[in-house]
Order: sequence, then C-alpha cells, then structure tokens
Amino acid sequence: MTMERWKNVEKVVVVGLGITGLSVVKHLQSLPKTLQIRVIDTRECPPGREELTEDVALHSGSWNLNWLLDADLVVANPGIALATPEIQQVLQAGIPVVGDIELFAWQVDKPVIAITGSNGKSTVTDWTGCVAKASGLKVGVGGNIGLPALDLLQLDADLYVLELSSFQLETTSSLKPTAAAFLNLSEDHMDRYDGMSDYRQAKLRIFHHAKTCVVNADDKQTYPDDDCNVVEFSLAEQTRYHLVTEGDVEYVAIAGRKLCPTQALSLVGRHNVANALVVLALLNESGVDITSGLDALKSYNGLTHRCQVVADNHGVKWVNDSKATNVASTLAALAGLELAGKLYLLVGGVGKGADFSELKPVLSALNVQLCCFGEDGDEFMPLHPSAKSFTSMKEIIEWLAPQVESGDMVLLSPACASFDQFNNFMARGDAFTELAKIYS
Ligand code: UMA
Ligand code: ADP
Repeated sequence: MTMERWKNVEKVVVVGLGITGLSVVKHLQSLPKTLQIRVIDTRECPPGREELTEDVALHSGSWNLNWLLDADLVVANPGIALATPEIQQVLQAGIPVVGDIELFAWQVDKPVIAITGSNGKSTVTDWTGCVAKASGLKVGVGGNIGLPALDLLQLDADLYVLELSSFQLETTSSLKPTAAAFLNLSEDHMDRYDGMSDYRQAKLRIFHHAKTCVVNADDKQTYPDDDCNVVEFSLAEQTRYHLVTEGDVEYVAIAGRKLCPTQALSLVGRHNVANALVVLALLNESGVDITSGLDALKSYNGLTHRCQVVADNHGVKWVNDSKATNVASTLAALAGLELAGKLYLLVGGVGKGADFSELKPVLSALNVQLCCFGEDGDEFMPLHPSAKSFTSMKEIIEWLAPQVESGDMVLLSPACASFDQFNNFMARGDAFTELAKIYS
C-alpha cells in the first residue's frame, strides 16, 4: 500500500468506539507512521474502552470540539450521521471525515466484492463467501455483517467480500470493487435520512468506482444514475443472471447456461432465489470459476435469525426471523409462507419512522393472529382486526402457547429494530428461541 494518503496526517480523531472504532485504532497503530490517536465517544461507557492501549486518549460521555477541530483526519463510526452538528463543524473547517471502509480502501491490494441493499445483504455476503471458499479461494468476509472490514486485512486472503450499509457508504469514496451489488431498495432508516432519495443515493455510492455494477432488473431503483458497466439479475426477465424453465424444472442460469435447479437450493423463499442469482453474478463477474462451488451454492443453509425454524413440535413451527427489521423483510417472510393452520405473527419494536400500511393487504389474505409489542407495537394495531397489544414477547408467548394447534406457525418477523427491549436483533432472536424451546 502507499503511504501517500497519510502524508499530511499527524493527528487522527476516531469518533465512536465499538467494534468499528477499535478496528480503526488497531489499524492506525499498525501503520508505519506514528500518529496521534484520540477517541471520542458520546456514550458514558463506550463498548471496547478496556481494550484501548495507553497511548490512545479517550474522551467519553460528550463531544470534544477542541479535539475534533485540532484533527487532520476524523474517522467516524457508521452509527454517527454526517448531519450531526459537530461533524458538520468539522467538515466546514475543511477537515476530512471518512469511515472505516475508506481506510480499508486505502490499504487493500486484493479484489473486493461489495454488497448493499435494504434486505439480503448479510445472506448474500455470507453465501458468496461460502461459494468462493468452495471454489478454492482464501476469502475474508466482513463489514456490516459484524466483522469490521479493517480486521480482515490481517488475513492472508485472495478475495474480500464486504457487506456495506448505507451508513458505511456515506463516508466511503475510494473503494474500487471488482463487482458490487445493489440488491433492492425499500423503506428503512427513515430516522437517519431525509427521504428515500437520500437513502438511495447513499447506497448508490457503492458503484462509484466499481468495475461491474450488479443491479436488480425487478427493482429499477437499484440502477446507477451515471454510465457504468451494469449487469442485471432478475426473477422475471431474461437478463444475464436469470431463471430458465424446462418442463416442470426451474434453473438458475447465466445467459441461458443452466447451473442448478432452484428446487435444489436449501434456502427457501423466492427472495433467496434472487439472492442466489446475485451470488453467481458477483463471483462470475469477478472471474471466479464457480464450477466447484455449485455444491456449496445448493447446500448453503443460511444465517441464524433469518426465517429459521427453531422448534417444530406437535405440528407447530416456531420461526425466528428477528433480522426482519423493516417492512420489506417481513413481507418477504410472509410471501414465502406455506401455512396449513393459523399464523401467530409477532411484530413491533423500534419502527424507525416507517409506514407499516403495506402489510395490511398481505395480512388480510392470511389466517393470522397479529401480536403487537414493544415501543411502536401500537402502530400495527390498525393493520388487522385480530391485532392484540402486549408489553413483551414473553407475555405474547405465554398467551398463545395454550391455544396453538397442529398446522399453526408462530413467527417472529417484527418489521422493527430491537433496541427498545434488546441489545440487538440477535438477542431478540435468542430470547424468542429460548421461549420457543420452553413453550413448544
Ligand atoms: N453511538 C453513540 N455515540 C458515539 C458512537 C456511537 O451514541 O460516539 C451510537 C450510534 O448512534 C449507534 C451505535 O452507538 O447507534 C453504534 O455504535 P456501535 O458501538 O454499536 O458500533 P459498532 O459496534 O462499531 O457497529 C458498527 C455497525 N453499527 C451501526 O452501523 C449502527 C454494525 O452494524 C456493524 O456490524 C459493525 O460496525 C461492523 O462493521 C449493525 C447495524 O445495525 C449490525 N447496522 C445497520 C443495519 O444493518 O441496519 C446499518
Ligand atoms: P440485511 O443484512 O440486508 O439486513 P439479511 O440477509 O440479514 O439482510 O436478511 C434480513 C431480512 O430480510 C431477513 O428477514 C430475510 O429473510 C429477509 N431477506 C433476505 N433476502 C431478501 C431479499 N432479497 N428481499 C427481501 N427480503 C430479504
């Protein structure tokens, strides 16, 4: 890597600790040049503070404008919006503000595959990593999926696969992916953006220097506004990555070349057929020979907390889809349902300013008992006559457990973030799984 980028940088302020901030500090410490490193976190007890070494100064519990305005470079955690007044002051002072992915881009010297979208990012990222590994490559998989991108640079990888959130993309300008995908766009994070156009523009940044832009022909909002090398995938149209039907059998295909029957994919749901097409597109466009990875494409079993059956007793399925933190992901879960009896659907949490009315027509076509809980649970009450309000998930399960019957399904697909009652979506899914094991 070149140290050119660091020529005029002596003092760096890292805003926000957490796993991103820690990875940034470690990266800065690993550079051949000694930098002054200061960390600001507005939280009283920021996570990861005990891991900082003595040469790093920490200011926690509030902002520190003196530190910020004295910096040559500010590295912001994705949880900090650029619109934050303190960050705006930094920008007005002419001090560059970047994120961890920008630092990754400055350093990386291997091919990068990058994935964004409102839903399916983690699934496509992990799946792509699995198929690439089965194709014989050493692969580093990370980013918004939970392993900070900068930590991946320690690995001896042939290829990096990054999940990128719109938050991370806001502060990224130099990433040059060999292939980048924008999976889909639907309402999310409206508490952070001025509207859908603002949110879309943040996501489109993934294409700025991409060699190949993988877009969804079934969702034209994923197309870049500028001229780029675009390749399309679609469940409906005859695009480069598409479906071919012969007799009763449907295949995923590249330009007419059949690769595997969709029935052979272990992951269920139409959205996962679309996700499989993206995995193929990203690897094929990056020049990876996927022939030996096809078995891994078929057998990939998915990540936990995404439409995962966690108990199946007495004919009742208990399904954990805690990662459904917006309306579109809950709609995807409902679209793929095979239901013999009644659906007990658990919704609610932090609504992030979303409009939930799109769920109404889908719910009215189902035999459903809507169970609403959490901070914005009451916003779901007008969506179905069956809606009942509860304070907690436990209260719901205790109420429904005695009445469920063979053929019914209990589905946690809450269309909301979890932060009102849980540390994160994993903790919410774990709590549901525990309750399912006790009450099923
Ligand atoms: N915060 C403060 N003050 C600060 C710094 C942070 O209040 O000074 C708050 C932020 O407003 C935010 C939270 O703390 O709510 C984020 O800090 P964190 O410590 O949780 O951050 P990290 O542990 O570094 O996690 C971040 C990503 N978090 C966010 O973007 C909010 C993780 O994505 C990501 O996995 C990780 O970096 C590694 O790249 C999580 C997420 O929720 C899973 N992402 C959103 C999503 O997927 O919808 C975008
Ligand atoms: P992300 O990382 O973008 O949040 P995940 O792969 O973790 O995506 O999945 C989040 C939720 O979205 C889950 O409920 C999952 O079932 C659903 N989902 C996955 N892929 C898609 C897709 N292509 N379209 C719509 N929903 C999807």
